[in-house]
Amino acid sequence: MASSASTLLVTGGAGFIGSNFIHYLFKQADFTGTVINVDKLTYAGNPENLSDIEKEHGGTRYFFEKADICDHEKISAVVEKYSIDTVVNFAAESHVDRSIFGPKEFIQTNIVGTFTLLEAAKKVWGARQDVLFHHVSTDEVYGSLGETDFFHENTPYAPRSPYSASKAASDHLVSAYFYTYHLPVTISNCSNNYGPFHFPEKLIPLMILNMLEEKPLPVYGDGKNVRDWLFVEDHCSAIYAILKKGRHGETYNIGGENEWTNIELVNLLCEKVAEKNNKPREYYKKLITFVNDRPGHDRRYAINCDKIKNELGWKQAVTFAEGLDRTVTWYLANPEWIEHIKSGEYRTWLEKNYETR
Ligand code: NAD
Ligand code: TDX
Repeated sequence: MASSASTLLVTGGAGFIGSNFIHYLFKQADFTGTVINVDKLTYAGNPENLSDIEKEHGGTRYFFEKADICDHEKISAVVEKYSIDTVVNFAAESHVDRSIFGPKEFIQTNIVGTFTLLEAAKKVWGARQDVLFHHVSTDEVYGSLGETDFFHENTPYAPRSPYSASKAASDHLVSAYFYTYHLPVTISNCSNNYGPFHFPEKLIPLMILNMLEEKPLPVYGDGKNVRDWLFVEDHCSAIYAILKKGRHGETYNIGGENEWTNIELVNLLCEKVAEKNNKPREYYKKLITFVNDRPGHDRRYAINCDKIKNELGWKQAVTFAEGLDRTVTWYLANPEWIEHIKSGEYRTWLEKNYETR
């Protein structure tokens, strides 16, 4: 990021992490700049996530442009029109299950879209070094771990789903533009996020919504796959640290250092929702239903994030207990947001693919 008064192009800003990031930015006392949110508004993009930001900063420090990151002309025009000096690329197809049943959009947005953004930045910025292209990626590019190891920044890429393969390809392109064209870039690979505005086809919000409707809680396979969970605000603070202090050409791993098997996590969530809804502690657990496994289901992810801690002084600020409490509280307090999501293209397409065993 060139300065605290930078003009940022945030792609995918209407999605889960992008909208949290925009909220985070406008809360930072040392950020006085402007945000241009470019989003295609797919099923996962929801402008409601930013209605408060639109009200407070719309037309002055916040602008929304509905566009596809694959549209070279439009993206180049936006970079030029607003004199963008920093790109933060969140836009992606992000749901692993969708990538299994329909990979095409993943190839298009995640690979062609990232390529198009890189080309637009290279064209408009030329040889400038006072600019930054930050690419937001995932720990899934590293593949699946055994019981004890961790992903480091130099772990070889071994993606195993169409989603993670498309993210891996995009990471390689970003890196290639650094080495070949000297485009100033940084990349972050983060573990599973959770928190407000999480689209309810991902594990945590799906379980909360199903509990509220007393519907089955589908747990894939034996429920012993492990994920490393990070509260979304901590991901945002890590990205902000990279924008301010990250070294060009570097990758930073970001994680929660907070591993849970899926079944442990679902049990915890059942207890948390029961507590908030004044139900007996075990009340929702009867809804847990083991279903067919996800094809190619990665067994374990776990991030070593020593590099960002040591080099940039970042650390997680929100404990898992606090993060889960804030998340459940948010979903209970926002029934309208949930209703609007459910009236759109929701999960029905998926249910037939994971039958109850
Ligand atoms: P999301 O699915 O909630 O949001 C994606 C956003 O991108 C939506 O607003 C959507 O409308 C937009 N979008 C999709 N295709 C587009 C296109 N062609 N042009 C413009 N906009 C488009 O995703 P998320 O969970 O917020 O993830 C954001 C980024 O973070 C992704 O790149 C993802 O790979 C990465 N990531 C996510 C997690 C996680 O746990 N959710 C963890 C690590 C990394
Ligand atoms: O209904 C479910 N039942 C279930 O057991 C769902 C939706 C998921 N699961 C399991 C699969 C995973 O082991 O829970 C775990 C988490 O699943 P998701 O929420 O779909 O996340 P995951 O596949 O781990 O990917 C997420 O983290 C990394 C994001 O969706 C990616 O965008 C990110 O890159």
